[in-house]
Amino acid sequence: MKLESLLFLVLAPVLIHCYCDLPADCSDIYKDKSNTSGVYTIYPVGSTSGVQVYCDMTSEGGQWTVIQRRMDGSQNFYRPWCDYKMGFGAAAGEYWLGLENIFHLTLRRSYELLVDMEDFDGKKVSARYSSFSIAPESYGYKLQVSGFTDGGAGDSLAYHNGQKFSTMDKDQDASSVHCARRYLGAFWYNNCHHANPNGIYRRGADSTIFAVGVDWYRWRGHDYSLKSFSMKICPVK
Ligand SMILES: [Ca+2]
Repeated sequence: MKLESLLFLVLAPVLIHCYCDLPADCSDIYKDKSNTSGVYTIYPVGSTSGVQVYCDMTSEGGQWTVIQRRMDGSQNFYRPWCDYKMGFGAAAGEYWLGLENIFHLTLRRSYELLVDMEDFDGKKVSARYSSFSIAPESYGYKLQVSGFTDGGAGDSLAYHNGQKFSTMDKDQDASSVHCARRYLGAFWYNNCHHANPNGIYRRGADSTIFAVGVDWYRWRGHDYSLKSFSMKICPVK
């Protein structure tokens, strides 16, 4: 046997083992290393594609992988398809994890979704869903979300269940207009939205342009842009 073949036989189990040990999400980090909230590297797709995320280890049982976060308007969220596919922003601040990462995570495990939000009066509410997944890109990253529990925010995602993802340069919504362009965001738009988490960051009540803010219709309506907003997922226990 050639030396290279022998080396492969010896090293392959080690390499595969190492890959399996890499954390796919924040719940893996919680179990193995840390229960402190903060920025960590996870590997949703594989060993060569680590990505930084914020792990919320305290809210409602902890172990939440943040897939979307708004908090200060520091990032531009009016971006094209490729950015929403691959992800953008800073894990310590505002970011979008990326549809491809989210797809690979929800393909591998069953997840629930927690949506946290706060208004400019300091009031905090949430919405929780016992089942969350998205389809592959060939199906438009179609959203599946169900099993709503009210944490005061009301259910604004039911309207988006079953919709494909749309951006400023890709109209896959259920409307005759291009929802992403009209509402200056990117989302699983229907005809068009009850939630616009990736809209324009504004400061509270503002009706200058209808429903373009970081809105959650069932709580503060279409003309109120929230102070902070985050979507986070955790494997079903
Ligand atoms: Ca359309």
